[in-house]
Order: sequence, then structure tokens, then C-alpha cells
Amino acid sequence: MNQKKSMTTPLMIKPQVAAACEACPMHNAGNLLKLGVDMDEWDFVVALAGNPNTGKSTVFNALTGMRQHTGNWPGKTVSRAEGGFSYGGFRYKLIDLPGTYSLLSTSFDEEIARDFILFGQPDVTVIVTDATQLERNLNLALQVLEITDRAVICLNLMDEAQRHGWQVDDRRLARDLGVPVAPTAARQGEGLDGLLKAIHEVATGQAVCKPYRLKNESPQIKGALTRLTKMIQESFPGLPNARWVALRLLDGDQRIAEAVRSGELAQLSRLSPVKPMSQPQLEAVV
Ligand SMILES: Nc1nc2c(ncn2[C@@H]2O[C@H](COP(=O)(O)OP(=O)(O)OP(=O)(O)O)[C@@H](O)[C@H]2O)c(=O)[nH]1
Ligand SMILES: [Mg+2]
Repeated sequence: MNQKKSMTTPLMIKPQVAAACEACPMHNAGNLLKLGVDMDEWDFVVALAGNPNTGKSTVFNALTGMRQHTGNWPGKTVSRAEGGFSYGGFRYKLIDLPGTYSLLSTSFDEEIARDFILFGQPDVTVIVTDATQLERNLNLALQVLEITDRAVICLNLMDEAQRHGWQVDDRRLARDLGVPVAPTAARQGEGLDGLLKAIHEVATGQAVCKPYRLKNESPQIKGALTRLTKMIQESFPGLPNARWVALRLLDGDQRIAEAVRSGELAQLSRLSPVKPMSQPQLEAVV
């Protein structure tokens, strides 16, 4: 594979006539402010997620250069790097999320990453993966794709994969996962143009993602999941991830249950709930 040329694998590039709403930012500025990110001077916000040690900070540094600073996540001692870059006439804010193996919220790091993707609704979430450990890395990637449908896979450490003589079929991966895949060797600065292009296309709605969603639940769970997803869709129209919310409620996730009760989830749907879930309905599932 020639690393020098643009290596992104675009997905369903639409003509430039994307409807206005598709080109509009989808982030939740109010929630982002609560999460410590002020979007006043930015058009789009991009989150960098990934397993530990996959090169997130290397990608972050390569994209932002000197335009970055570090601080802490609100109320946490976990440090956060944020920075910015311009591309295609837009100003992008980039947030380096803590490295995690999962988003099940079992540690501070997982909670931060998950809350940012769920409540901040970044315009694009870049999932940085290690091309030499793809199978392991796809666990987190699939979890991210359950929460958001605006994602790009950064297939990093391609130089290492090549050194081992391994071929990674990025086109097939993009097709199977339903999101653009950009192969990179971030330490060498290779493939970054392709990554920027993929981010830009997803942020502006030129590329439409159709993320793969796991469907291997048992028949018993399937029935409950279908019913609960429908209830959530009716209560929170426009919520991008009703099925994932239903799965988390069935799993007894207290943070998500609280978000349903408090109306935090209603804000994400960008509409008031037309038919709020009643307390008995909610109690029946959590
Ligand atoms: N060979 C090679 N090494 C890389 C590449 N990208 C990053 N690295 C190296 O991988 C190591 C980890 O990179 P980081 O950018 O710190 O990874 P991270 O995901 O931010 O790590 P955590 O924040 O600890 O989760 C560093 O030694 C980098 O220089 C790459 O594309 N190729
Ligand atoms: Mg890092």
C-alpha cells in the first residue's frame, strides 16, 4: 500500500447538495459547556476515542500542532487535552478522550469518554485503532458505533502492520462497519490528509454513515429490546441511539436511567418528549 497518497476510504459520498440540516453541526453546545468545552469560536467538535496506546495523542498532536492546551475534566482529576484545526473553511475543536477498552462506565475514564460521546454529541467521533490489534480494538469501536452514527475509524500504526507483512483491507472494513476508514501512520505523519478529509465529510454531511450494529441478543431479550426501543423512540423522537439506550436500561445502567428521569435525554432528542415515559413504565425496566 502506498502510504504517501491520500488513503481514506470514503463512504457513500453524496453530491454537494446535502440538505441544510445534514450540514448543520449536530453537537449539543449546552451539554458541551457542562462538559467543559466552549464551542463559541468553533464550527464542529471532534472527539478522539480509542483503546489505550493506539496513538490518540500522536494523532491529536499531529492535527492540532501548537493549537492545544490541557486541563482537567470538570469535577475529575483526569486530564484532558483539547485543541483545534481548520479544514475546508471550518474551525474544528478536537478533544482527546481518555483511552478505554469499553464504554460501559465502569471507571472514571470510561464514564468520561461515554458521557462525552452520548451527551456532548460530537459532530464526529474518531475511533483510533491499532491496525496490528484490530480484533481487540473493534470491541470499543462497535460500542462507539452503538452510541453515535457519526464516526470515522482511524486505522493507525499501519507502518507496524506493514512491518509484520500484514495486509489490512480498509475498504472492506469501511463497508462492513458502515463508516469511513482512514489508514494512518501518525508518528510518521502519514495518512493525515485522508483522515482530515474523512472527518470533514462526516461533519458536513457529505458522507453518511450507516454504522454496523450488533444484533446477537437472545430471543427473550430481543422482544424486550424491541418494545423498549419503540417506547423510547416515542418518548424521545429524533434520539439517534434509542436501541443503545434501551440496551443500557435493560442492563440496569443507573446513569442512563437518571438521564431518562431527569429529562437530560429529552434534550438530546432536540424535542420535548411528546409522550414522556411514565414512572411505572420506567420502573418496569430499571
Ligand atoms: N510505529 C508507530 N508508532 C506510533 C504511531 N502512532 C503512535 N505511535 C507510538 O505509539 C505510542 C503511543 O502513542 P500515544 O499517542 O501516546 O497513544 P495514546 O493512544 O494517546 O495512549 P494513551 O493516552 O496512553 O491511551 C507512542 O510511542 C507513539 O510514538 C504510528 O502510527 N506508528
Ligand atoms: Mg494519549
